[in-house]
Amino acid sequence: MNKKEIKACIFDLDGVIVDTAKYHYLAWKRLATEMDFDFTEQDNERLKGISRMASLDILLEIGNKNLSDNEKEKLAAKKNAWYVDYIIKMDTTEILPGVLDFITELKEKNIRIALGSASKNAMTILTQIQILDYFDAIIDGTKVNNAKPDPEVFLKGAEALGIDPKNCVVFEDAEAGVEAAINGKMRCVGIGSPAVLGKANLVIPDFNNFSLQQLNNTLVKVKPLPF
Ligand code: B16
Ligand code: MG
Repeated sequence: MNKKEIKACIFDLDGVIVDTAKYHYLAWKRLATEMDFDFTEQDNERLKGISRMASLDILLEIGNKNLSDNEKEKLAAKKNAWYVDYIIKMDTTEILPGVLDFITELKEKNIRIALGSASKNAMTILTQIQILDYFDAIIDGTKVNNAKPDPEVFLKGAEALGIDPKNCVVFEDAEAGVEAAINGKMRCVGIGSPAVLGKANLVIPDFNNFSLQQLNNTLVKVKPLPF
């Protein structure tokens, strides 16, 4: 048996399956406006892939605000309520191009599929976009203690699937997520720009025309395992 055989794929959610960053941005911006400071789309880039409370800390740093833990909890809850107002209106049209075809191919070829996301709202999103049933395991922000780049979210995904990390491939759009995959001794496909995701084994702009064969050709037959 090929030791490098791909037996499982673990997907990040925001930036890989859907673009929920735009809704996070609108909700964080509303919070910043309420506190009388500006929050730009460029600032929002810093929040991709990191937890809700870590995102709030960055927002407050931008606004130069120093608040108690209790006040921060209230602000995070307020932002989340606004964010949830957006995501409960999502539907299948928001699945990013090529994702469904690729996941369908994985299912047909008996590759196991897990979610590995920092979001505590992952179940709501997967339900809205109607792809919950494709996943054999879901590890989200409600199930982990350590944020990416800690590998916990992906290692728990591999464990839930019963697949060795060396036979798993992670799909990630954030630098911290790519590092988490590497820290978990998994191979990683970056979705986005090579300038940001250069540590990944392969970087693709999106899933358009991407196939299991292409993944195998790149990660199994051509590139040596980095460990
Ligand atoms: P929530 P991912 C991440 O999702 C987002 O990229 C990040 O911006 C957000 O702060 C985090 O989820 C937590 O989200 O507030 O819904 O718990 O990329 O890990 O799928
Ligand atoms: Mg992401």
